[in-house]
Amino acid sequence: TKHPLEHGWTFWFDNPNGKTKQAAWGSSLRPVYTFKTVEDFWCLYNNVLQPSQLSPGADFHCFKDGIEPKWEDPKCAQGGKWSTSTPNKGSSKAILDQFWLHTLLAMIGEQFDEYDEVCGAVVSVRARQDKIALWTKTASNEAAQVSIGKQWKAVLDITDKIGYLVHDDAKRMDKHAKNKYTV
Ligand code: M7G
Repeated sequence: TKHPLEHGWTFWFDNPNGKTKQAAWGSSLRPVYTFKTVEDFWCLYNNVLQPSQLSPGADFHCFKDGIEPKWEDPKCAQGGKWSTSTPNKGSSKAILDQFWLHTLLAMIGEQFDEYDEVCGAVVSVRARQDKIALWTKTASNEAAQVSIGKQWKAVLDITDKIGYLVHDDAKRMDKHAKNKYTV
């Protein structure tokens, strides 16, 4: 028998080739696979491309069932994200894959104390610097977000500071938005 996860999770892919300057954000964002058991997760993980193999511009998302990886989703609308970039070193692609796997395992294993707050994770492959983000639900709940941020750093095994950006600030101020929390 397969081992059920607490929640179903869906991988979403945003095809960079489908992105043009004119196209609206997210117009090529699609749910691609859903898994609900440990075995199905590993089967997908072993058959789906790793972030290091994706081309620049690609975004890969893994979100809890019923939550779309968009600011507009009702579960994300009041939320925000912790994020970190990979170090600028030769092994940065291997580190990116490791960050992604460790984040996925912590999420689907409901390892975060405030697991109800976790919406999903996004890995963004970019020519300049790859990054990974953990989206949560209630940006105003400082204690919950700070706790998740600290636990995520332990999961990634990093000591550098990471910041929490509120989606609504990103929406209103774009690149000028400032982090609400830092751990
Ligand atoms: P980004 O997530 O800041 O990363 O998105 P990037 O610059 O490395 O691609 C850049 C831009 O995409 C934002 O400034 C928005 O215009 C748009 N965008 C990103 N997200 C996550 C959303 C979203 O959830 N909803 C909408 N409507 N636009 C978004």
